[in-house]
Amino acid sequence: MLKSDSKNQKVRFIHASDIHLGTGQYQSPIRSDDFLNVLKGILDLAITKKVKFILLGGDVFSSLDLLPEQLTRIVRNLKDFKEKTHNSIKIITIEGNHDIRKYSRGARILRRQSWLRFLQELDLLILLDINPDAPTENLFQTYDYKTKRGGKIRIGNVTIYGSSYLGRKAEEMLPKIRTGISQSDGTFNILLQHFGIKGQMKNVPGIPFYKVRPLQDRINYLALGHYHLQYKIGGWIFNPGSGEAVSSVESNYKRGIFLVEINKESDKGNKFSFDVRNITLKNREHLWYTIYFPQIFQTENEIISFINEKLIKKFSNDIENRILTPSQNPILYLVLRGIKPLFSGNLDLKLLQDSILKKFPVVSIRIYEKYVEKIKTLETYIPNNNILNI
Ligand SMILES: [Mn+2]
Repeated sequence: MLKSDSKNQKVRFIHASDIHLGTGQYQSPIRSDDFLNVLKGILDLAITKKVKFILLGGDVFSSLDLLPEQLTRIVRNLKDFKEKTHNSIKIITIEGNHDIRKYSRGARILRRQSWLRFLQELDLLILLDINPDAPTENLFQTYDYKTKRGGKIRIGNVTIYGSSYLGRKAEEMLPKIRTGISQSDGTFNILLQHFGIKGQMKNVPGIPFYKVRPLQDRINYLALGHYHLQYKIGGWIFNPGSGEAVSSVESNYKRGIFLVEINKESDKGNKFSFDVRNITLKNREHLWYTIYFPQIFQTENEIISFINEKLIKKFSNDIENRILTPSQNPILYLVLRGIKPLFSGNLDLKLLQDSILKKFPVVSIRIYEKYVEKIKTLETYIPNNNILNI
């Protein structure tokens, strides 16, 4: 912390969530770098903005399956960060549902584990957790750096409480969590949780707001993760959204990270005020492009050359007007519409994808076949078989 800041009792922190490291590692190594770059971007920002700590609201990893190359780079980034900052900026995390997935490569995992626990073992981050069955007064144990256990940690004037993803238990646990949070510390209280507030995302399970509301008398800032869409409620509930779009339906979601600055207003009564700034990360561009087939194509080659022509036109402008590096190439979503090819059931999409990837500046491509004559609204471009991956 800056000296002048400590006089003013200002504390800054970053609240990010749902980075989903490991996404795309099997399909597109370049795309999977985007998720690593989000982590790197957050760490760099923490240094330039001189924050005191970083909160990660779960789903730091996308699954238990992680290639060594990815893990090596994650560990290296965290080590570099720790060294560069002389361990002065703590990274405080909780496990989200993706971090503690029960399956790996199709088989059920019997022992609970996560990559976050592994990173904690290397002293690269702090993982908060509780034993939900502990008596209320012991629910949030003070974090012990030796045993690497505990559900609360104090950093200066701030106390951070947190637990792993509680699933369906979360809703019924809230009154206990509320009682377990100390009122007498006189600190700025943050609760780090991995759940969504019902209604913020259509048709996605969440906890109703009225069940969360009683927490407000114990905590100043409810730091959430889980929903990949950004939202804020009532000046005390904050969900930054995911670091990157994890699936195509998320490509137009509002997302980013929050840079929060806490000011202590007076020494009496422990009154705090805080500002929340939304910082948008440099995400990969998503390009939706529709091609209409004006006639019945008889062969695959006809289709490939037709699509090629269209894409040359589409990208010639882009290539002329912008100098794209591989790291800036967009993800292409190609929607095929118009008249159905004769052999549409057997159209080799992989062949088509490979030919496009070879010729055009795109990082990855997905093709949707929507052969209908009627012109429909934008919603129909988004395939209904796309599962929300929150
Ligand atoms: Mn998630």
